[in-house]
Parts: sequence; C-alpha cells; structure tokens
Amino acid sequence: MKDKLNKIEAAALQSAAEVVSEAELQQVRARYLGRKGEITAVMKGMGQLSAEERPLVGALANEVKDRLEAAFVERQKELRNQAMQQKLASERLDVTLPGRKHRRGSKHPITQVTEEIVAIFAALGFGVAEGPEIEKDFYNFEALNIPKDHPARDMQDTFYVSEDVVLRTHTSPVQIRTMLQQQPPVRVVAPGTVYRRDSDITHSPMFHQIEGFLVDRTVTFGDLKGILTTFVTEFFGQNTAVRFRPSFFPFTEPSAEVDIQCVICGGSGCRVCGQSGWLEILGSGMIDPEVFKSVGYDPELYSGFAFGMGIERIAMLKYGVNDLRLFFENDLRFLKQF
Ligand code: 2NL
Repeated sequence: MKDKLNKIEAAALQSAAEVVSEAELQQVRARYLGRKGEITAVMKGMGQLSAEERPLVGALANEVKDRLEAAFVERQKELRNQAMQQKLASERLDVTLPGRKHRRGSKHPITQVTEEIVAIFAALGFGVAEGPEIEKDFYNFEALNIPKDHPARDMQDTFYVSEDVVLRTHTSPVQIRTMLQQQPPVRVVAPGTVYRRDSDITHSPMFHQIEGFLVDRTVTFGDLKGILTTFVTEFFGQNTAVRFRPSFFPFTEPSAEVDIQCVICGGSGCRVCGQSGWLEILGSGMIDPEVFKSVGYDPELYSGFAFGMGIERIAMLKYGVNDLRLFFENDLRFLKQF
C-alpha cells in the first residue's frame, strides 16, 4: 500500500510537471485527487487492511494528498504566470516606434476652381445659392423662356425622371428659385453639378457649372461688361485680353459670349483655340423680360444680367489639362498635382 501511494505521488507530480495549461492541470488533479481519483480509491480500499496497518497507511495517504494538493496549487500559479507572460509578449507595443504617416488628401481641382470663382464673385458682393439636382420642368426650362419645342429640351440633351421632372441641365433653376424668394436688389452665384445626355471626349453626362445673376433698378450691359471683365482678369491674370461677342440664349436679350485671349498660344493661333487666338469661356446677357414675368419681377422696374460657365472647361484652360475625363477618373497620380 505504501509503495503504491508513493508511486501514485510520483506519477501525479510527473503529470503535473508535463501539462502546459490550467485546464490540463485540472484534469490531472481530478485523476488523482477527485472523488473517483486514485488516492481516493486507495483510501476506500483501506478497509481490508489490518488494524495496525490502517492508521499508518491512512496517515501516509493524507500526507500524500496534502503534498499533491500543495504541488497542484504551486503548478497552477506557475502556469498562470506563464500564460500572462505569453500574453504580454504577444501584445507588446513599442511606443517609441515612429507613427505611421497619414497621407493628407486635397480638394478636387473642380472644387478648388469652383471655390476660387465663388471667392472672386463674393468679393464683388455676390451671395451663394444652391438647389436640387432633380428639378421640375418649370424651374429648369419653362421659367427660363425655353419653349416646349426648343432643341435644348430635346430628349437627346435632358435626362427625364418623369414627364415634368428632370436632372437639371444647368444651375439656372437655382436662380429662378432665388428670384421667387427674394426681391431685388439681388446678386447671387449658383455653383453645382448638372447633367446632360452627352458623352464623348469633350462631354461628360455629369459636369459642373457656375451661373450668376444681378438684378436691380437700372442695371445695364455696361455693368455686365464691368463685372465679367473684372472676374476674367482676376481669374486668368490682369493682362488677359477679353472680348464680348454677340450670341443668343432664350433667357437673355441681348446675349454675349465672353472670350479670352488664348492662354496656350497667347493669341497667335493654335490647335486649342482653333487658330482663332480666342477661347470662349462664358455665356451671358441681359435677363429677358419674359424670365422676370415668370418670377413676378416687374420688367418695367428692374433690369439685370446673368451669366454661366462650365467649370471643367475653365479648369482645363487654367491648368493646361487636355482630357476632360481626367477630372472624373479619380486617378491619384492626376489629383495629387493640384
Ligand atoms: C453658358 C451660358 C448662360 C444664363 C446662363 C441665366 C439664368 C437666369 C436668367 C437668365 Cl435665371 N440667364 N443664365 C444666362 C446667359 C448665359 O450660360 O454658356 N453656360 C455654360
């Protein structure tokens, strides 16, 4: 019996030394000290021993049990400590390492140009207005004196949402909404995204525009020329030559397109300006009395001018970009240059 107890103790200590986790240790503990464990079995078998032997073996069994109990507690501490060390090592963080660099983003060139144009007009006293990109036919066409049979209303140019709802084809509807809400004097620019059913090397179905208008008593074509010349020279440089060329828009009369001296060849003629030496950069005119009638302004009392320009085109000229699509591809190698 004594021999057996000693063997059990040695085997238990050996097993405890070999386990690598607390869970395994619990199993070993149950195997030797549990209710169905080996020590317990020995104690249960003591009934067969002689009266002299029984207390001796009983005492030894208790000693072995106590020693094993203590050894398991000790081993458990060891394993717990080991596990903690491992966890600490795996979660170790070197706070002295240099941080990871965040690459700083930048505004899209279209946004930059839009903000620059807005800032020039803001300095001239213009406010900024925005409006919905999905518009009623009335605001996009009807109020602008664009009759039902006008080519600009053709299905080819306009994305129709329904019979009388469209994706706005210009930001003019924002100005119509402004006039319906505010009485003159009023001067506002309306930058924004616009949509046309057009897609080739020089046209994108989604692009950006900025329009503006000014209405007051006794506004003249001279005011239009003064404001737009100031804008052009602020934006393209003080020495930029400007010319006003007669044109036609359904919503202005008279109308004029504004050209600048070609920024590529300086006016001597090249591919970009089609050998003319001039680049068209915006459309403008005196607001048609029909438009005033649509918004409830008295054309006998008020006059005003309006203008509109495509932002991509301006950005291409300013930065010498020769392909419109670069603005929409979001290739960082392109965007990083601005
Ligand atoms: C162009 C020409 C233009 C306007 C836009 C306008 C707006 C109202 C009333 C009258 Cl509410 N006119 N806008 C006027 C003339 C020209 O844009 O070539 N845009 C890219």
